[in-house]
Amino acid sequence: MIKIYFAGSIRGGRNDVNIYKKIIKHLQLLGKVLTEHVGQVTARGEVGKSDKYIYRRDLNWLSSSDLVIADVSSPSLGVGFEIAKAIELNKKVLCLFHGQKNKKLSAMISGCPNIKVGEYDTFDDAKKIIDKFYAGNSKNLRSK
Ligand code: 6K6
Repeated sequence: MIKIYFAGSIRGGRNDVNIYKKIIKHLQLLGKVLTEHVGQVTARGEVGKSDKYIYRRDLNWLSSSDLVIADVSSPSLGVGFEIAKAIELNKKVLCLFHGQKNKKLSAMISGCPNIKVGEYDTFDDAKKIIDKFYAGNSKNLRSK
């Protein structure tokens, strides 16, 4: 089963948490999602964990993952950091962006040749983008 690292804003703001939850549910049909808590409104399992612990655990997960999918609609330092790390580790990276008026995606994401960016309006669009990315990248992956 392939391992998917899903990244979404936490301290950057939880406006999109319900979309993350739906995306994660869809990703779970394709592989093992390592970061299910990103889509949980009250991530009880995460309470009491130190920042150092979270950092180390998440970077270990990131390096063990096959695909990295980030929702970048809500700007987040942590998500930007994870995307940069993922590129450094030669991961396949898809960034999903829910276009909004007066809000443009950072040029550091949209201008990066190692990132596939998919803009979506509806959740159905997001699913199609994910499925296409998965179909194009799921062959020749380490964990089957
Ligand atoms: C609270 C709610 C859910 O999780 C928590 C505890 N904090 C974190 N737990 C797990 N991963 C985290 C946590 N804080 C940040 N991250 C990682 O950074 C996630 O993988 C997200 O993709 C990303 C979010 O970064 P910020 O800067 O928006 O917090």
